Amino acid sequence: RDRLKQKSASVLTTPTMSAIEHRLWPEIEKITMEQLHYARLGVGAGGWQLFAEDGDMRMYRREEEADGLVVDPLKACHVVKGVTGHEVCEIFFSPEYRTGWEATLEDMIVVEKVSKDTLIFLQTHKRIWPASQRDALFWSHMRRVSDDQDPDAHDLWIVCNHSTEHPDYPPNTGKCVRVYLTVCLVCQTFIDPPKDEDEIKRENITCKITYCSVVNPGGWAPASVLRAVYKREYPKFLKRFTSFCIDQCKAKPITF
Ligand code: 18C
Repeated sequence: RDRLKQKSASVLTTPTMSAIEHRLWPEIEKITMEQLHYARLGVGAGGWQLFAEDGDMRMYRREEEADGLVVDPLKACHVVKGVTGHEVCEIFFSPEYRTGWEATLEDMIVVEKVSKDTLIFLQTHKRIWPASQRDALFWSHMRRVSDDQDPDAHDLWIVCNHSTEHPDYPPNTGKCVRVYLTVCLVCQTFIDPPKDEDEIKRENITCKITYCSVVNPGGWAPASVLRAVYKREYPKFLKRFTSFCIDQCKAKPITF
């Protein structure tokens, strides 16, 4: 583990230079760090109610409304064997994998490539009757963060997605109502040390995942339908996404 920790210890937080120079950078930095803090708070305090459980997966929500719209925050934890936090975050972040795991997606384009670790996406999602179809325009930023809270863990990886604006893609002009989201996926890798100098294999690796999400539906949506969609779609997403990660990684060399 020390060997591996050393490999990444030299990199503290590693946003790329071109991201730092971008107009959105102060917001990306602030929201990403806030979301990391929020994800690490756990679910002991704050009125979280467990609503779904399956193996190591636990999903919690808080019932909240804003201007009469359901905006229930969600927090989920999962433990996945055989993949690293870096690999899981890479799959969540990269456009090439999205259609492989994002079941609610109808269409996706990359509107702007800010840097190799920061992209702006426009997505349209499947319509749920009787509500209008939704789209989402958001920046997505991925980075490694050195873990000062848990000396036993490998570094943390985070992907943060947050709604933004773009002059070429104004909201609510076509058939879609725009949703507003703040989402983060935080991953920590734990290594069960192999005997002696044996090389680390996938069976020695465990990834702890925390996923947090707040989605404002942006316009009218019946609360009961929306809460039923949450209850069905979030567990489906996390199970599908994590098995997709295992499947993608199993035959590949490990990326710490
Ligand atoms: O985080 C996730 N995905 C990321 C990459 O895509 C990214 C995207 C977030 C999408 C936010 C949700 C957009 C609206 C979805 C509409 C629902 C379609 C369901 C179709 C079912 C056939 O961060 C993983 C996201 C997992 C999403 C789970 C569902 C969330 C539901 C949110 C509902 C919002 C309003 C819907 C209005 C209709 C209400 C009746």
